[in-house]
This record gives sequence, C-alpha cells and structure tokens, in this order.
Amino acid sequence: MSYRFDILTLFPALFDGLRQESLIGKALETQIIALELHNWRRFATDRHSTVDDAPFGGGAGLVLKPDPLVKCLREVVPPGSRKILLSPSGRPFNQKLAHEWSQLSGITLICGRYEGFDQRIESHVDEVISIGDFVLNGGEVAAMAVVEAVARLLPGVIGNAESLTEESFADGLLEYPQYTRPRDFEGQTVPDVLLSGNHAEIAKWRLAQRVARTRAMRPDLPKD
Ligand code: 6GU
Repeated sequence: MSYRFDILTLFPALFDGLRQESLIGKALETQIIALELHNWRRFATDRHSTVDDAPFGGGAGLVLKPDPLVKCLREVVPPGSRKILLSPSGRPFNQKLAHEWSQLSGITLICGRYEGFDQRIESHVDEVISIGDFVLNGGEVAAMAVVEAVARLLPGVIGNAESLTEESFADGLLEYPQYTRPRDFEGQTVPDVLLSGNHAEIAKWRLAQRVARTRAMRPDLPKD
C-alpha cells in the first residue's frame, strides 16, 4: 500500500516540480507514495466558482470561504488520513511531527492563499501547522516542504538508512561539517583528524563540532 498525500490547493500546477524531484519522483514511480491533488475550486457552487469573500467586521483582503473547502474535505479525504491545515498561525512543524506522520497511512495538506481562512474551517482539521516564522503567499510551498520531510522517512525512499539516523535533528544536534576532495581548496585545508584514520578521534571531533555548531547557530536547541 502506498503512503498517500492528498493536497487541497487552488494551484495544483505548483506541484509539477515536486513530482519531478529525484527522490520524490522515484517514490511516485515505484508507488511507495501517491500524491493526489484536489483543486477545491470545483466544489464552489456559484456561477463564478467563488472561493473567497470579504471579511465580516471589515479589513483588507479576502477570506477563504468554509463551504467549498469543507465539501472537498468530505469528498476526497481517505479514512485514516491526518488533516493538516497549513497556516502561518499554526504550531511549528518539526522533525518529530514528520516522524509521527510517516507512521500513518497518509496525510491531507490544505493550502490556503490570500489573507486567510474562515475560522470555522479549523474545526474540520486535525492540526494547524506553520513551517517557520515568516509569511508565504500561500500554503503550497509549505506543503511541499512537509511532503519532502515525511516522504524521505518512508522505507525505500532513501537508499542508505544510516544517513537518516545520523543527520541533523535525529538527536537534536546539528550536523558535523563534511569535507571531500581536494584536501586543499584555495588555502582552506581539511582538518588533519579526518585524514588520520583514527575512528575514535574522528567520532570525538565530530561530536564536539556538532555541539559547537548547535550552540553558535541555534541557541534555542538543547546542547546535549
Ligand atoms: Cl504553512 N503558510 C503560509 N502561508 N505562510 C507560512 C507558513 C504556512 N509557514 C510559514 N509561513
């Protein structure tokens, strides 16, 4: 059975690039994942297929109407899929959530546009999620980030399972610096310890580098 991503979006063409991305593209081909796009504009009932309207109480911009979106949710979401609304006002997305969601049969990602959603939509979803403290024009780019983060944790998507357990956030520390050839690049040389062949020393150095980098770049993360 494929892991199923259902995406509700007014701009399905934005996902064309994601489908072609190498690892996601291969996972689609081998049917490890399925990516179903649903343009919920087709659930609008008026002559102009209206999906947004002026906010009660006044203010700039338009608000996404609840009726076409909720109708779409009712008709397309498969049983067992977690319904996730993408919004800058959501809870922060992180690696722990990616792991949690990778254990499900699938997730449904709801992408907004314009100024926001009618509040009553929230009662029809399981989670409201943001991918960071900045504002995007719509949830599509955020949805792609979530698809990648979850898909790469599924068995068979990444060849080397070791690269999953060693990487940043698997244990709350950022990654150690990596080097490849040449040994001297424009005067910047590879640290001697990495050329020493002493695996215990290399492991010690890498852990120290991870702690130092986490402290410097992310003072908000725990250091050990
Ligand atoms: Cl999920 N949506 C939008 N529109 N902006 C965001 C975001 C989501 N996460 C961070 N900024």
